Amino acid sequence: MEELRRQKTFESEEESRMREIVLGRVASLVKKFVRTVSLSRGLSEAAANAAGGKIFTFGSYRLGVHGPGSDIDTLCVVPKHVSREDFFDVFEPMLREAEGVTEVSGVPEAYVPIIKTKISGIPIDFLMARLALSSIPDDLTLKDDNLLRNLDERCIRSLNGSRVTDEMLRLVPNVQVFRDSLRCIRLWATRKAIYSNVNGFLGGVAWGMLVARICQLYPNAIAGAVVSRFFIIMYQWSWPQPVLLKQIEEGPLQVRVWNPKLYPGDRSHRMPIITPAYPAMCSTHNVTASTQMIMTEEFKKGADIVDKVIIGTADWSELFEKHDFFLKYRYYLQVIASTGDPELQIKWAGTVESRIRQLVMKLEYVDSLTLAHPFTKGFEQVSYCLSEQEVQAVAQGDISDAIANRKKEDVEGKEGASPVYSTTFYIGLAIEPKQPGAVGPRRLDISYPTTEFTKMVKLWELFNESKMGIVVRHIKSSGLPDYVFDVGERPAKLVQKRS
Ligand code: 3AT
Ligand code: MN
Ligand code: MN
Repeated sequence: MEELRRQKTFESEEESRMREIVLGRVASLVKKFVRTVSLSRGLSEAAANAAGGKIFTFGSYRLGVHGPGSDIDTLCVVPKHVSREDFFDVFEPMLREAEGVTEVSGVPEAYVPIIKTKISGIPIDFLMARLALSSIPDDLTLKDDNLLRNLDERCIRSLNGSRVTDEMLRLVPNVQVFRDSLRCIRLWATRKAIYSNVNGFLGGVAWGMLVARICQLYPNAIAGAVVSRFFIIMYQWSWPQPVLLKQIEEGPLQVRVWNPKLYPGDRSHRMPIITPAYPAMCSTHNVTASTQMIMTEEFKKGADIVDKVIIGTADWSELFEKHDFFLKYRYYLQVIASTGDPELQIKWAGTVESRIRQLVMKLEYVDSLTLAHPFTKGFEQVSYCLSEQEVQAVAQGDISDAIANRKKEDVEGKEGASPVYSTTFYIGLAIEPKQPGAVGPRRLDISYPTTEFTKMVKLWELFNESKMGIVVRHIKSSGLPDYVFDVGERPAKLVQKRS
């Protein structure tokens, strides 16, 4: 716990109080929203007041493992006469008017529609679910599967996060031990760059369920012991045997429940970690052969460190040392997504990132490649170009020192000046050692997977050849840019020769 505090994983008491104040304000705002809509639908004053409205939190805040600056994931539950349109047409404007609100952006068309906000410095994600009830009492819980009957798909998806978090907390023998252990595992996974669902590692929910399972297996263990058992058990787990917190149950809806006997898609899950709330789903759909190998190796290393901690020859801080991704491989792929517009760049880079695991899976088929290791974060750059030639070069990943050092003010008012926004993702390549007796240099041909990948990302419905660039190229470790390293981290022999 001392080390977790030293690593600044806890927020200050002041921030913690602020969250509670903000949540109180948000709860009344949701009631006011329901009341306003109720009155506009012709309900009586009394009925409008009784219509209620309630917030439920989920995510890291609900689990009690959030850090300074974490958001509060908040689900607004409203009665049947309040619609999703009202959420964006009435609640969103109410938020904009509310005290302390500095940011509001609604994404009604998302798979899970969301309003992202910041209130008194606290980021809040709002989801919304409309239940088939005429009023939402203060003591409502979301446990009953029958609540899901006759709901819109988006409401069911929005309810899911909250129902899963609540079940996790209900199914662990000791909530405080679970929290402390999970806080440790989340920090470890972040430092090892294996905390990311999109990239084929595990996201927050999956890490939570793994730790919850270990807590169940050792109901009397303290957090340090849970962490130790976590690494040993996860290293030895006989995947694809699923990790379950309870038996998978059928329920009242016509929806699929995870079942590898029935569905070939489910059979392909390599490390299934199944959510405990109906309808049971696999939270680790994105894991590939490579990411599984990488995580397994990290479990082993974690087990070794914790063993040493327990006998007193290592410190807990060693568990949280930063990954060595950029020191580990001789060859890397750069996947560079670029546009000339900052708003478009966010969408384009997000689209490219969400497809990278497809590239990883294609690379896994290349003969002499043993592993394709995606890094969990893209590197963003803005390059101020002065000619079409420079724009082209940047999109290809060739950023000369002259361009790299140019500032916005250096190009302002100049003819042909245009910024290029680029996000570069990295994939480390582990290559099979050369067979003894093999003649000639071994050639690694990755043109097929990379061409297929660029073709595939260009199928995005908003893709526009003249506005967006996508390039995949391979580089040697010596060609890695300085920005991927911390100060002093780059090995001397690899210090880049710059012409
Ligand atoms: P932080 O402390 O906030 O970083 P967290 O575990 O709370 O950790 P998120 O706030 O990103 O992480 O996510 C909370 C939950 O919200 C997890 C998942 O059930 C849901 N969620 C996250 N991202 C999405 C998304 N893009 N679409 C739908 N649901 C999402
Ligand atoms: Mn969160
Ligand atoms: Mn969130």
